[in-house]
Amino acid sequence: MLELHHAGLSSCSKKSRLCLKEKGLTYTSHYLDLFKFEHRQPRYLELNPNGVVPTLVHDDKVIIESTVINEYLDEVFPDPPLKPADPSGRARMRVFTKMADEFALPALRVPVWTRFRLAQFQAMDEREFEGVVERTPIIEHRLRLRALRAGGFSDEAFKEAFARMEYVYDRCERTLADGPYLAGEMFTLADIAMLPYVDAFTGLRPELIASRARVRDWHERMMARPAVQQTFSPSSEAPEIRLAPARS
Ligand SMILES: N[C@@H](CCC(=O)N[C@@H](CS)C(=O)NCC(=O)O)C(=O)O
Repeated sequence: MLELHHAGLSSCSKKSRLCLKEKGLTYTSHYLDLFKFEHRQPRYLELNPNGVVPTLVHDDKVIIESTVINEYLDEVFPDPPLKPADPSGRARMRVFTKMADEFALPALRVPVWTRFRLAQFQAMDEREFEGVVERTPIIEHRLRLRALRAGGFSDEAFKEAFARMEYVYDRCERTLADGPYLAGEMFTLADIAMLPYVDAFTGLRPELIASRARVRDWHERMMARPAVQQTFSPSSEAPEIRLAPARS
């Protein structure tokens, strides 16, 4: 039995939900409301000590980290394959799954946390806020929560986030000159990993994609896939997330 603990339309949740749907796997969905900090409840922290989503439970095995979850799913359920057959293709794929985790996600956190958490944190009293910080296992996140509540992320942090994402778009644009997908000729975990970030940044900064024809074409092709449409549209397992207006 497969169970996914996730937050619906959050980028990391989309990654693993998309992988499950591309493979046609059925799973029990456990939606966690991040706004209510359901991902910081002791029972969930037992599954995922980082207090983040998603988490996959497969029978008696608990798998965390969206990229690791997707690699696990592809190993255990190899049809259809989502990894190139050759080692160099897999290496190329992993360059992009790593880039999604190390560049794209941290870049997206700056605008998304601002829209999702700033007003919430500023409305909390000191005790309530410190309770949230205490239940946040990742030290780097604690520092960011404090910076956010103290007045929002700096202009410098926004600039850095957009520069990181621009770098990611440039890498994708160059790579897509060699084939229709990020790892070459086949749709892989690289496309799954990058799509939620490219899609989110495209919403925030349309000019990033407007000036990169190959990324634009890739994004359009990806968004037309039935599994992507099911994953990215609000649904009973993925309700709309309330966000404050974007700041540029
Ligand atoms: N490297 C982790 C990152 C997970 C992560 O940061 N998830 C976000 C959603 S995209 C989350 O749980 N955010 C809630 C929070 O930090 O309060 C993964 O890919 O699974």
